[in-house]
Amino acid sequence: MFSLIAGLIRYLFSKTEINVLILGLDYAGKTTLLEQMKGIFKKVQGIPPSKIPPTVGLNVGKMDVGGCKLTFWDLGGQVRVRSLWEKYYADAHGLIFVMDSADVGRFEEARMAFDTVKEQGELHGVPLMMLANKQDLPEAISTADISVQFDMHKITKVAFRLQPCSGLTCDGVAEGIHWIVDEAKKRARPRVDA
Ligand SMILES: Nc1nc2c(ncn2[C@@H]2O[C@H](COP(=O)(O)OP(=O)(O)OP(=O)(O)O)[C@@H](O)[C@H]2O)c(=O)[nH]1
Ligand SMILES: [Mg+2]
Repeated sequence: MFSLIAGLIRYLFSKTEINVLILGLDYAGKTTLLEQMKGIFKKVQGIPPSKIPPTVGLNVGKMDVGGCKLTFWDLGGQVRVRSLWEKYYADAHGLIFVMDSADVGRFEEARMAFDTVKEQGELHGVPLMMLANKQDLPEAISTADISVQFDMHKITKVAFRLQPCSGLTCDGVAEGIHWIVDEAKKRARPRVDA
């Protein structure tokens, strides 16, 4: 009886664990966003944007958001390291695709990478958010135009959000992360340690 009650108490106080995958082309701003999230949600200073090197493997960020324990996996976006992405699909509860809204010259490449990722069977049903990053730049394309260029009206089978943001000013970042956590926690289960 005691162990049943203890188990129930552990269950009630356990936090849901959520894994969120952060993908996108190189130079989109993924690591910058992850470092800024540490400031927003953990109140610790992340690496300053000017000191962040290109990612060749994986950066992991852990933080509590919305009553959940989050693990972010930020993967490198260069072509030669994109083959690593698929190793993380099966364990992801949420997917963030970051794009550089100001780099129109790479929109087609970003669109192809985005299409490839969202068609992965292992990500079926996983909530998806595109962060239209670098909105602080004057040449940034609006989310209304990005939505048309990426055919976003066709995304109907998963919870989807297109979120404008800036990894430099942090505008839009917390709003987007709260959305993906709320959606992802519908798929994840609270972890109860034995
Ligand atoms: N103006 C502006 N610059 C940004 C923003 N976010 C990131 N950057 C800059 O964009 C460049 C690339 O940022 P990273 O965070 O390294 O990009 P990444 O997507 O992690 O790149 P990989 O690790 O190579 O895949 C850096 O010079 C950042 O300072 C933003 O919102 N606005
Ligand atoms: Mg990076």
